[in-house]
Amino acid sequence: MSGTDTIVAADVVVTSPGRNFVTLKITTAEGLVGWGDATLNGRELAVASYLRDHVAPLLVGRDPARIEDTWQYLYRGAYWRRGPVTMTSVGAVDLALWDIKGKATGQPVYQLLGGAVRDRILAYTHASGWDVPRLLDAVDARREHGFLAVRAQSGVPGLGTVYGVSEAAAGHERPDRHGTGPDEEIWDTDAYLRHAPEMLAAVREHAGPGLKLLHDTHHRLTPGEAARLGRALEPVNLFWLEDVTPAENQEVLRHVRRHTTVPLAIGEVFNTVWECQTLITEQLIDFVRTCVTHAGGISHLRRIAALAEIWQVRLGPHGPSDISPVALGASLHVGLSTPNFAIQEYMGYEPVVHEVFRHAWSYEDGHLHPGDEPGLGIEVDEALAARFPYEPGYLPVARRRDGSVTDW
Ligand code: CS2
Ligand code: MG
Repeated sequence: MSGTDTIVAADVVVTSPGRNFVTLKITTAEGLVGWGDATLNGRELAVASYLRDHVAPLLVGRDPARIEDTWQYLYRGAYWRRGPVTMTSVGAVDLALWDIKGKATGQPVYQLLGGAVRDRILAYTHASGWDVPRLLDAVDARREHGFLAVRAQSGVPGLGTVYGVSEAAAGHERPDRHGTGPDEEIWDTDAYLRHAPEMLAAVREHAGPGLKLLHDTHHRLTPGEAARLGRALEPVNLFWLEDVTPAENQEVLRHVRRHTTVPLAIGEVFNTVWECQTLITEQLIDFVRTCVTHAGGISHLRRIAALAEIWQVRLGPHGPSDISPVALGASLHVGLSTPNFAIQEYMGYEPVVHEVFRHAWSYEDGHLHPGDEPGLGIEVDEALAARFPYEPGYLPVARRRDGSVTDW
């Protein structure tokens, strides 16, 4: 690309093959097409509008080769900075422009990022069960599928519905599609804290020392509770304990760190390097979870990785089934070319999602690879996508036993 091409269209595709996905399509005068994921689970149309109404008119006429300049223009030019809606929108543009640059040069994006620093990317998947025996069966099933790293979540005695527990088809999160508003779940921290250490110890004993074992507390504990849980889990030798506190107040993590050496992973809801800064530079976490979709795209995730590298913090990006295969592919291009990339979350998708989003990335023996197609290696079947119109959906809301709202 000599800098002579021009963006002629920026269109937003909203499709719901089992769950909602928002995708940005940028087209150039030379006929190149770039794809970017813009899915913000439960708030999808806000990003679709931000892109359609505010960003697309600014893109038409711009040089697609100027990825960094466009990033700065959208980020600084909006005046209103950061936040999930803005950064998901900026990220979608960034992904689509990297895709175009790859296609224009005939290179997979990871080559443009400096080339491979590893041959393949370690993946972790989810296993869950309403009780411990069923969880152990689920862990076995994931290991039979080749996974070397598994996130284990189980039901809690006395609670009806628990975050992360679904016995649906392997690795597929239940779609949260209904127009009637969020499901409400009852949460009881004491019951969870009584159960979690013995549940994870049972998985470790069953699976042996070799399994990389992860667990997600999903933003629910106070610093004191988190410190106690971390200590109790030390014999289990977790790969990481995720989102122990809501992390809006990051200073509270100092208390957790003083009391436990359990590796901590945080950041799936962060949108910029500035939200990661304290956690990284004070070494309050071991893994940063920011996602290529919600944290400003490839360009910005690489900046977060560069800051984290100095402090020996590694990347373990968010990769649930509510980000699209476009984002997963983009994350893998970063993963293959970034030294301090440790692991990629990979829940998998329903078969129809693989039909709508055809991708060069692949899974084999517990590892992922972005493939060697030019660009991100994704093609979206727009005709098929059009057969699945948007359906309103919400993430659940959690309440304590006294009826007050708490973190889900
Ligand atoms: C989770 C997500 O993958 C994870 O670690 O925390 O499943 C999260 O609950 C969803 O992305 C919310 O949309
Ligand atoms: Mg999580």
